[in-house]
Amino acid sequence: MNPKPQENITVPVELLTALRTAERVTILTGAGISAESGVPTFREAQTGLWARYDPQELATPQAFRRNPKLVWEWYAWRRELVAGVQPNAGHKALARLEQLIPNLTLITQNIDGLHQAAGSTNPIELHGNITRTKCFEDGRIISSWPETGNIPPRCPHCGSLLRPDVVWFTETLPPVALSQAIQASEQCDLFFSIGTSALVQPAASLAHKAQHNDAILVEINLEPTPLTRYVDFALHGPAGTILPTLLDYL
Ligand code: BJW
Repeated sequence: MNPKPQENITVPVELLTALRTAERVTILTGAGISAESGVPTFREAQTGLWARYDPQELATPQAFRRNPKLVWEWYAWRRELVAGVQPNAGHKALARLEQLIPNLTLITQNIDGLHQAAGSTNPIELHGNITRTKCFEDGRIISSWPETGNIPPRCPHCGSLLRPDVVWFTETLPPVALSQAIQASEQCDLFFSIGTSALVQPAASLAHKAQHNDAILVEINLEPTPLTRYVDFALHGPAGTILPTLLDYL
């Protein structure tokens, strides 16, 4: 019998079967999973950050070189925003899912730390974490610096500018995180893409790597993305509703 829809969400019975029988599950999340916590996404019309701010002026190393104060202050604003939000039902459902499925790998493009706050252990952070700061020159993580009033502050070791430990456009992703993410994608039999526009590489290619190795693909998003045509199951709606519903059925 097909499970009954709850809150207008129908979960296909075949998806539940795939979830119950999967040996390795890999989940990639994007900004959409944190949207219901009040963290803005990037590319949504009107509400996305890139509708209001130019990524070329804020999220590239060239932008930081041109105007480090502007970039530092923009990230300081976002760091404060993130510090004031809580994980939502979607983050919490994924943390619960980790308890049910031993071989589950959570990969996130988000820099907000909300998966950890919800109880997920050790998510792979592909694009860094906004709470960390590093030296612009050598990438060393810096946890404290003398308050001199400089914006950005300076590295206490070499005097270079400090920057947030996030991955900007044209920068390579943290190599260990990326190789773990590729491995988890290539080895899983069920892959979820949740709350991401599936546009930014190399994260967007992970779903294709999974499918290439015969994994079942599931997408959870408010709307279709370039990935949708490839997936086996597309669930359209808020992750904060769909994921707890999925968990309830399990
Ligand atoms: C909901 C919801 C709800 C809303 N429930 N859903 C190959 C081809 C072409 C280009 C490239 C390529 N390889 C590399 C590039 C260049 C570039 C790239 O991909 N550009 C594309 C835009 C074309 N990639 C890079 O530069 C990467 N570096 C790299 O590959 O180095 C090597 C290299 C360089 C250059 C050339 C070739 C090789 C680095 C990418 C770094 C991305 N950094 C950012 C900023 C991080 C710091 C910060 O936060 O400021 O990461 S950009 C931004 O995008 C952020 C995100 O992690 C990332 C992905 O966005 P995400 O999460 O998908 O968010 P949105 O807003 O796009 O989508 C939200 C979705 O949620 C929407 O679909 C909504 O519908 C949905 N949603 N509410 C469910 N409640």
